[in-house]
Amino acid sequence: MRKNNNYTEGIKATIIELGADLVGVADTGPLKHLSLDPPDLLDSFNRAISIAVRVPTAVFEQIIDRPTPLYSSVYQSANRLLDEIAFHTANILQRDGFNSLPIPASQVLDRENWYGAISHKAVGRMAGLGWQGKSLLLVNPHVGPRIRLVTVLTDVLLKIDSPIKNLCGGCTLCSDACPVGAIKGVGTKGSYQSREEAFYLSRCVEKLVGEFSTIPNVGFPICGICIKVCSFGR
Ligand code: B12
Repeated sequence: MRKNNNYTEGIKATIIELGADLVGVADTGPLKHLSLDPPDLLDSFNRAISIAVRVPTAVFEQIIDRPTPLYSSVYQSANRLLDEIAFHTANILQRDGFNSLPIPASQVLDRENWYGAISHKAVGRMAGLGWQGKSLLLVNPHVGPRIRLVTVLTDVLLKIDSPIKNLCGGCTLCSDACPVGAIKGVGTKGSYQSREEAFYLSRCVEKLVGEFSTIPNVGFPICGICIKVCSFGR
């Protein structure tokens, strides 16, 4: 067991050196209950490394009622950095003889039901990077939801981290601020049984895809309002 602790700490230190702000490890067993694409995505992997980068906080202070071109640029830079960190991490693990797979930071595979290959937020929660807030976003106690995420799957038996306590309590800042009332303001101790328990998905999709992605120099289905107002990020 000792070798894995050192190896785990070594890999985490390397990922931080590559530019990450947060890193944690989850067991893939429980994550097999997620909707995955392909469905056997986790079959040959027993660990999921969750990696987060902080998004420069100033960009959120400029967001009033819509995403800004600056936020769109920072959003794209964060995705590029995350994909690079995940790619390098996967290669380092492979060089050490372990099977590994980087999952794209922001790839939508199903534009009807709005799914990616795996939910980075679910992985991040199980890896102890934060709890799932009422906005359904991953909220870190120190930087709030002002983080973007990526996941690297691997078969090396890294030491597992544990989920942390949900600190949303009675707060409804995100629900009150959402311009389309997409966030129901429902709390949870662990995770929601379904997305619909907490969220009117279609309201968010229509606003982000139907309107915000058409704003000149934005061009992506982004918003940032539920991120901006969360008190844990301010
Ligand atoms: C599709 C998608 C969207 C869709 C649908 C959103 C949604 N909630 O699904 C739309 C276009 C609406 C969208 C909007 C936004 N998105 Co988006 N999106 C994605 C994407 C590509 C896939 C998400 C997915 O598969 N969802 C499927 C649902 C079912 O999963 P879920 O939302 O995580 O919720 C379930 C699980 O987490 C589960 N769960 C939690 N813990 C556990 C533990 C276990 C063991 C299990 C089994 C399940 C489980 O419980 C929830 C209910 O079932 C991810 C990237 C990725 N691959 O994760 C980015 C991502 C979620 N988006 C992100 C962001 C920031 C946004 C926006 C703020 C826009 C913006 N960039 O400004 C808004 C916020 C909307 C919101 N409040 O959720 C970030 C979130 C970062 C964070 N701090 O959490 C991500 C992770 C991208 C990234 N690389 O960082 N997005």
